[in-house]
Amino acid sequence: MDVEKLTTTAVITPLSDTTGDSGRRRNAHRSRLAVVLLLPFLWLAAGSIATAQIPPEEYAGRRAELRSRLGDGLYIFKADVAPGGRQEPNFNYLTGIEEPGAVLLMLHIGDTAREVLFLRGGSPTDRIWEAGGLDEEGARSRTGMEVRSVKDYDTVIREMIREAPTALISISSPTGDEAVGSIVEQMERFSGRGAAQGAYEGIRLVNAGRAMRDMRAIKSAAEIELLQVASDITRLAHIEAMRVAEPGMNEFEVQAAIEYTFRRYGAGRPGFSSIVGSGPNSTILHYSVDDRFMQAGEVMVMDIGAEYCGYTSDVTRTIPVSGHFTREQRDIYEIVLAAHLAAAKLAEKEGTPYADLSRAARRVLAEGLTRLGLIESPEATMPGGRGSQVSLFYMHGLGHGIGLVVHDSMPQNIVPGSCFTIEPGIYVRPDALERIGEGPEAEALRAKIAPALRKYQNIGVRIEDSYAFTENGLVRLSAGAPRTVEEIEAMMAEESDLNRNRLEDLVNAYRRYRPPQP
Ligand SMILES: [Mn+2]
Repeated sequence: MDVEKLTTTAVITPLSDTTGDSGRRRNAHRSRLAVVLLLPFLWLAAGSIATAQIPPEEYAGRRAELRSRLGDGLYIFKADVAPGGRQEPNFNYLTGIEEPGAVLLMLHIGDTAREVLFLRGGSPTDRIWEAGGLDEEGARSRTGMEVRSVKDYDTVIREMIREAPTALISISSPTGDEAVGSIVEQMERFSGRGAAQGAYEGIRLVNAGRAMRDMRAIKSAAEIELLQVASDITRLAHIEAMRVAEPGMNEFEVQAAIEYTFRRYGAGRPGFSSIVGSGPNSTILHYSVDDRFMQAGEVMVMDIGAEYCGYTSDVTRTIPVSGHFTREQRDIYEIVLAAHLAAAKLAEKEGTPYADLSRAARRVLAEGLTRLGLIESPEATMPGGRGSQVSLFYMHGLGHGIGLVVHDSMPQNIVPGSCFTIEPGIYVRPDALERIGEGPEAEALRAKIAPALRKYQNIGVRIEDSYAFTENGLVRLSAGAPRTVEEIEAMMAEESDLNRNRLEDLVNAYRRYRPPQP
């Protein structure tokens, strides 16, 4: 979701450093507990779950921070709940309200600020058909704001516009153009009702997206707590998947075990489409069809993340379907793991640019690919100088921020409050040779790497963990999800209850019903 898509005039205050907000870093100590790998439920004893929530004062602090960044004006934020239930992240960030149909109005003039949250509510008849959602009293105690029914919205916005004749309207909505249109229309409608002509000439539309993105880049202790719980649940889902997966199973069976675990522990939903790709699908970066019967001798990439109270973790593991890595799979796996560890090592030091992590990981991948004969040398470029040969097998960036969306903003350098992923990968696609180009130089390269390509084809490996940097240092939020070859093979030797209750006949009926696989 791109919150920067608004076409309005961007009048944005200079970025200020928000890293000074102290006393909100979570205790790094606690998540080291999670390293106790073979006791995955030990974390329940850590007691972090019950307290994981964002207090009303923190939401109020965020709104105050936004006012100080944007200055005087009338701010409008609209809820926009996507199908499946995710709230528009900026609205969620400022209110913590996950309901559809809500609106936040903030009027800020000098020292005074008025904030009103409008809720849709619903009539007694509506409530026969659908749950009524949060009532006004509940919303008041949750947010500390004045709460009104959306029926009062027109009245209140008119009052606010009168108080701020030169209105600065900050909007943020995934459907930006539409939101701008409707607000302008609203202004015109109000002016037409007796207000002096031109009363709204001073209106500037300001995209709050940039300020919101900068604020959201630094996570508070409470946010890191939520990302920790999301990561704990995601870790348990990986463990369940490793226990469940076996040759002859469909990818969606593993997906079901993963998403069952998410929901079982209170995750609202997967934070993004679960990627469960076996064999050739392991080399498709955003594969999310999750419908192929897997075979012994293949690897399977599982890139998944539970969303907990709006916060999404993101963790990828790659496993051998048979339970044991082949020599070739292991060759690739160890390179990707070494690249991950090299990047994570750099992330331990506060102030390190994330770009340094990327370079370090890429260097390890390049050296490994060279050893395997998949590229000519770590520095080798494509025929005609079109980019590096590494990109034939590593086609994406090292990682991204995490938070209210799976690709959230993050600071350029590692600082307290940075929450991000590290996710190097190698994907040996059989069509790699087709991407080399034409001509004698290309032919020579093709001939050179063809044997290694045959040896490693259809092996895709990605290893991703979610991290937070706190005042106590780097925390691997997803620690405890089996990650080394030995840890994964040990976990896969375990059985899941879901294996015991599997109705083979029904699975085979689907196999017959389903059209042939590509
Ligand atoms: Mn990711």
